[in-house]
Amino acid sequence: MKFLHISDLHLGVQVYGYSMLEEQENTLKQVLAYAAEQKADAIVLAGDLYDRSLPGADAVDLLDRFLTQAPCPVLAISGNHDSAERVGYGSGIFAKAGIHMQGKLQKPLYAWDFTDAWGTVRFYFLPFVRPETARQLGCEARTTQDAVDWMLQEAREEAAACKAVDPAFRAVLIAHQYLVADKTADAAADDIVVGGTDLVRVSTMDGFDYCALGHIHGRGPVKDGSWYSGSILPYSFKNAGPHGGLLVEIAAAGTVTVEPVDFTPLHAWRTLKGPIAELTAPENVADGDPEDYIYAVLTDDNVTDAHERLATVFPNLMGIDFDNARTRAAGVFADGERPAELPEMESLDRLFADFYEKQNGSALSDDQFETIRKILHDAKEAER
Ligand SMILES: [Mn+2]
Repeated sequence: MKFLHISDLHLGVQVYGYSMLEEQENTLKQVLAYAAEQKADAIVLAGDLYDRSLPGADAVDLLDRFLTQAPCPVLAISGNHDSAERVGYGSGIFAKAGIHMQGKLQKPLYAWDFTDAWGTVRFYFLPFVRPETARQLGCEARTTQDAVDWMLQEAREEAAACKAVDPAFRAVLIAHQYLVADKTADAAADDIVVGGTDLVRVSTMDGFDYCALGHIHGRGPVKDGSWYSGSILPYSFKNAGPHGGLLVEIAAAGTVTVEPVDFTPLHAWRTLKGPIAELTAPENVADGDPEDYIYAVLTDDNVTDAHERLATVFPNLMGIDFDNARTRAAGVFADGERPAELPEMESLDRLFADFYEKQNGSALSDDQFETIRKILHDAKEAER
């Protein structure tokens, strides 16, 4: 069988204040056309369908049209950006039409079987796991690692038992977690005194023929047969390379081929660096498509009306930064490096701790840090 693996659609996201809806619609059309052309047996959406737990009506409408037009079954899980309950709405009814939307965690995992020339391929659905949501199901684990292990227990046992009886049985896991090399995860777990880490050991995925992963926006394998498909569009200048998905073909047991598939955005993402006079010189502007999404890093020491001058030639100017004597002295830029992306909620506690220390010259006490974590956690829960 073969299926198209995509993830991190983030429908409805605004990037630097720009709506990505038109880009998303354009990409999803390509996904549908490609799945039809390839006669894919399924489309896998590995989480973060929406950008927010309360998506806008236009984002919901876009996903609705995508699901309605899908030429094959769709297998979807919720990611950390999604509301599990909202993604799971109507799932029992949709499943009858081949649309499998697994929003909330359930144990044992929801599964879907496909039969090909060799036998059964079973897809296990693991929506984004937080220790606190697993605890609501009776899990006693405190860490994400232990919660994921606990969630996967029956699926692992079942897959092993089925393979023992029928060597043609193949198991696929759909998950949305932060997987890293075992030793990296272990080192992080040792480092963190208060709270936990969201890193999950890559060996957690052993026992599955393929893991369709979401969460990391860059495409690539974490090990043989465990791939992040990356986000469907760049969404940042750090990740500006080709984006799309993966065409996964599972033949006889142990035979998995993975082929990256690029989709073409309406506008490319480019970072330009130099003095403003150079960047806005007509011959340089004409060098690329001026309607690309532009992030300009200006090296001028003194410049006036930078935004207006750049926006006049680059209508999709997303951001401006300076890499000049002043910002270098202030340490804003380390050698022209781009600024860090906005952190996810999970790391806001550490960001706050840094901020506090800079403001006050002393670190937060453990109690204070725990209080901040609780406030951020409650705010996140209230948002969901
Ligand atoms: Mn995510």
